[in-house]
Amino acid sequence: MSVRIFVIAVDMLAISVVAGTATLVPIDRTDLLRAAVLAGGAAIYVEATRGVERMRQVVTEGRPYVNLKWMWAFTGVLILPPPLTAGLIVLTYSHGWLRASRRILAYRTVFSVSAVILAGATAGTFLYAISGSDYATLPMGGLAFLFVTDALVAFAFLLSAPTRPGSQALSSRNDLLIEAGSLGLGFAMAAVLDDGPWLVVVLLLTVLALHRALLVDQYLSAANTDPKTGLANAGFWHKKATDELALAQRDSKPLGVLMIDMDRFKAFNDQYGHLAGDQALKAIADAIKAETRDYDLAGRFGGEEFAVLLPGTSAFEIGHTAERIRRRIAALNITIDSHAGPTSVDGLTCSIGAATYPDAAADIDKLVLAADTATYKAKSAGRNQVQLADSITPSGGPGA
Ligand code: GH3
Ligand code: MG
Ligand code: MG
Repeated sequence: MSVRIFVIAVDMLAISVVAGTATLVPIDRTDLLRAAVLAGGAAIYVEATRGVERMRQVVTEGRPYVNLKWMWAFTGVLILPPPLTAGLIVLTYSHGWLRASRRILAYRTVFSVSAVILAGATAGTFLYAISGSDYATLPMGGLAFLFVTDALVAFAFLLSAPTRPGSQALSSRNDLLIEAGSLGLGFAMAAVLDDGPWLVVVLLLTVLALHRALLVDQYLSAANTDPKTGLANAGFWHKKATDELALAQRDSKPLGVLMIDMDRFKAFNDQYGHLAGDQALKAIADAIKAETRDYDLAGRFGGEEFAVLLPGTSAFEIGHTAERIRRRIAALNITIDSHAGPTSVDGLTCSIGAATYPDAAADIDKLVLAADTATYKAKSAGRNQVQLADSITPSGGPGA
C-alpha cells in the first residue's frame, strides 16, 4: 500500500468519525465554556513553547516527533462532547503548525490531527463501553489513545521510508514517557476543570515551567551555543544547516543562507577597545535574531561574522530579508563601555552575502561559500550592502 492511500484513508476515517459522532451527545453551555477554556490554554501553550518546539523538531528529525500537545486532546476526550474535542484538536494542531512547524508539510499535520482524532474516539468509546471514567479505568483509556496514535504514525512512517530501520518508527522510551506524561496531564486538566476553570491556570503554568526546564535542555547545551552572543556556534549551525538542506532537498523546498561580516570592525576595536567590541557583537546578534523568524537559525561563525539559515526562503525573497537585517544593524544605537566610560555609538554597518538552494549550490559547504563570496563582493563594492550569489551549477563555478 502506498503511504498516500494510507494517509488519505486515515483522514477520511477521521472525518467520518467526526461526522458520525457530531450529534451523539447534546452540547450545553458548560461544555462550550470548558472548550473555550481549553482552547485558550492550548493557544497559550503553543505560543509559549513554539521556540523550543521548533528546535526540538530539528533535533528529532528523521524520527516521529512527539510533544505535549496530546494533553489538550486527552482532556477533551475525557470531558467534552466529541465534536468539541475534534474542534479543539484541529485548532491546537493548526495553530502549532502555523506558528512553530511550517517546515513540516501540511499533509503530515493533517495526518497527525486525524490520528489523534481517531485515538480520541477509540479511547472515548473504550471508556464508554466499560462505562467508566473512574480512576481505575482512565489509565486504560490513555493506553488505548497512545496505542492507536503510535500505531498509525509508525505505520505511515514505515510506508513512507521503507528503507529506514523499522525501529526508528517506534517511539523511543523517552518519547513514550513524554506521551504518557502528556496524557497524565490531560487527566489532571480534566479533573481540575471539573472543579473550576481557574485552577487550569495553575496547571498550565506548571506545565510551561516543566516544558522549559525539561525540554530546552535537549538542545540548549553549552556546546551548541556561542557564549559571547548566545547564537548557535559554528559547529552546531553547520550540523543543523546540513540537516535542513537534506530536508529541503527531500521536500523540494528552497533554503537560504546569509553570511554577515561587520564592516571595519578592527577600527571599531581600535577606537573603543575589545570589550566594547564584544558588547557590540552581542547587540548585533540580538538585532539579527530579532529580524529573523523562529525557525531560522542564526549562528556566529567566528570573529565578527554571522551566518543565518533561512529554511523555505527562495532566491526571490532572500534579498528582502538580508536588506532588513542590514538596515536594522545600520540603525543600531549601542551603549558600550569604552575607555572613556559608557558611550553611545551608532554607524556600525555590515556587508551581507546571500545564497539559496537550489539556485546557487546543492550542498551546504558550497552554499556557505557562495554566500561568503557574495559578502566579499559586497565589501569590494563599497560595504554596507547586500549582494546575491551568482548562480553556480553543481558541476562548476566558484563552489566547485
Ligand atoms: P572589513 O570586514 O570591513 O573588511 O573590515 P574588518 O576590520 O571587519 O576586517 P576583518 O573582518 O577581516 O577583521 C575582523 C576584525 O574583527 C579583527 C578583530 O579585531 C575583530 N574581531 C574578531 N573577533 C572579535 C571578537 O570576538 N571580539 C572583538 N571585540 N573583536 C573581534
Ligand atoms: Mg571578518
Ligand atoms: Mg569584518
